[in-house]
Amino acid sequence: MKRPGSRAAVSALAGFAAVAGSFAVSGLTPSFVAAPVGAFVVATTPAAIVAFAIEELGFLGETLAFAAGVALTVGLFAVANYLALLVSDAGGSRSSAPSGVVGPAAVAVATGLLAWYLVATVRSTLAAAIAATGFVLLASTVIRPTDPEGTVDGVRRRVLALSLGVLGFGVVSYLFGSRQSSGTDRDFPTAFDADVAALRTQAAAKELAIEGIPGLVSEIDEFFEVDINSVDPTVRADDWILSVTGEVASERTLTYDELVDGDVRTAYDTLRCVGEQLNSTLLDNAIWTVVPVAPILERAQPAGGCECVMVRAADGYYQQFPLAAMERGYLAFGMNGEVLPREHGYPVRLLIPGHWGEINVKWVTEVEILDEAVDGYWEERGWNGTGPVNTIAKLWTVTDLGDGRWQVGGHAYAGIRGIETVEVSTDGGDSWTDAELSEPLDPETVLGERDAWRQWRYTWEPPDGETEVVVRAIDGEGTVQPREEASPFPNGSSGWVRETISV
Ligand SMILES: Nc1nc2c(c(=O)[nH]1)N[C@H]1C(S)=C(S)[C@@H](COP(=O)(O)O)O[C@H]1N2
Ligand SMILES: [Mo]
Repeated sequence: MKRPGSRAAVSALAGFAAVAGSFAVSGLTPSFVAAPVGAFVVATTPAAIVAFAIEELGFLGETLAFAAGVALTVGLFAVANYLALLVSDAGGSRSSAPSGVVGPAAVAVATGLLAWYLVATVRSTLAAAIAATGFVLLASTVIRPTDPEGTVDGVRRRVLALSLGVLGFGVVSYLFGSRQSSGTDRDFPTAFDADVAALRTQAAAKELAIEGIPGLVSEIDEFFEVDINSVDPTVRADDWILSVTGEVASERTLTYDELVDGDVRTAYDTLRCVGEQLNSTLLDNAIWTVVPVAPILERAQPAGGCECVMVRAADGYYQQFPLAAMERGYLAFGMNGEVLPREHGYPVRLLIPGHWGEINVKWVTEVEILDEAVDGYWEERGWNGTGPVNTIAKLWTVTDLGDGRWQVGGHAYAGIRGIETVEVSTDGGDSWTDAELSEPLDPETVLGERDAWRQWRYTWEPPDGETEVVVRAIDGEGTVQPREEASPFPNGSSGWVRETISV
């Protein structure tokens, strides 16, 4: 391996092998060597770009950050391997013996040290080091400087063969690793199945059949996902503890079993992200199995000066908001009759009815009662998203019914104010007609009584040509959704949704 060209190629391929080996044993968890690098990518990318990626691209944003993290990590290992081989080759006398054990040993040490530095877990470190070393050993037997075929072309052909080999190893590692990634160690308690089923029945009875839009309950794999992670945390229910700390008479902790043994109820609740565009789809409703936060706080007896809390999570996320909102909040461990999925905060997340998604902290670990208000994660970046949601009527579907009539429809949401009316204008906003609304979900089955979206639809016969359809909602307090337009940053989008149809 004394040729600089093949040294670089072998270093890069061994770097890839190291990352693949780590993935094979860790899967998409924080002990995967690329996870901290992905987090670094997110942390060092300008806030505006991060906000755009996670809000506009959603899962794709998370995937991009992850891919960048993987590419960077392969690069880091490649550099470490290259230096290791350079040093070992220089020290390895002039003998023409095949690289022997010095080169592979140097790679083992370099890869191991780097992996340990990144994730400090034995399994992932060993897997990375073994994979990289194994690959270098293989390469050193395949590419020999003394080989009669050691011409430039011969080496190239062999490097290509090695690349295919390492790629195959990558595929196998991917398959192995993917099986490690679900990360849940509890099942949903069957005791609550009947409650979930009853709410499914209620929603099915009340939803309007509107083509092309979700029903009243979003399915888990369609429920939007927004967070700061390129790899979500894996928290075991067995290890989960919620601490109530700070300005309290006595600090308290709560385990998962204590939580699930609490005053459990199952109810609907809608979430909406402050960063979403006016008519986008970061708005969903689910059936959550929860316990109230208030009794847990009461036991600790909060006595802070600011009447505010900082809630922290296993991914390093933190949000500060009023104690009063927290006291009306819930800790959720079930979603649509399953344990909370990993991407939505397994094992436990916060639900704060009526407030923007950002304070509905996932993977929650700590509630600190503060004496003085300090900014949370998004407020440090200029957002103003800890308060109640803005009122919105979405226009998510336009259908030509084929008999001269057209139908428009969507969902409307106003947090705990509830939706009272949705109005449609087909003359650009001069005159308004009430749309048909889905029956409200029974307040006893909704967190915050009215914190659930409603569906609306409107059918009419538009004239030939272009028609501008405008929609707006009126909340339960009689306030009309404001006409004034604003983009999401920093207070959430505002204005009426408009669509032009041509007949
Ligand atoms: N721990 C943690 N909780 C979090 C976030 C996060 O990045 N980390 N993102 C918040 C934001 S901005 C939103 S909109 C909601 C989205 O919840 P969902 O992904 O379950 O839809 O989670 C909130 N909770
Ligand atoms: Mo959000």
